[in-house]
Amino acid sequence: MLAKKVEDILNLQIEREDYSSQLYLSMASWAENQGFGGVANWLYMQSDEERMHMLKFVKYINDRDGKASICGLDKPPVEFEDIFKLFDAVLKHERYISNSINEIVAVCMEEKDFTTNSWLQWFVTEQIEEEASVKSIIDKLKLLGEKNLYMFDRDVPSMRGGGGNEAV
Ligand code: OFO
Repeated sequence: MLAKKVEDILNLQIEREDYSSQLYLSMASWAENQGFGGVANWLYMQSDEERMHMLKFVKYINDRDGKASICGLDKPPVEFEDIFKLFDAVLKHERYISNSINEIVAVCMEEKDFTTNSWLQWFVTEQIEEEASVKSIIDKLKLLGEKNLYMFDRDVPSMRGGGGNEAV
């Protein structure tokens, strides 16, 4: 049985993971329109992964006799200045998600919910991998520079870290 405070913050995370999925979907669509098929591919996969994260929270809350709630989301941005700014925005968003996972861990400690805390450790590790993977993409992008975006676009789909896409 989940404490109310834990249930509430887990539900908030459903919203955040869902928004992550929509944000990356919007970025994918923008990149596809700009002719960056490889970047779009990476972002479509990332969007699917975030949806799996969201579903993990839904299932966990319901499995623990809580009530998962799905809510409406803010519309994500639809325009992005360029590929450099887009990946900076992805990193910024992943850091925000890492902080929100840490906030949930803090609430679990406060409420002595060691079960949820232990379940959350998968997300703690996942966030380390996701931030590292986006950082290495940004490094590669800087290294190749504006003139080599063709090569970057060709290589980026293979630069996927983490393993968040397995079944819930
Ligand atoms: Fe990008 O990560 Fe979900 O949790």
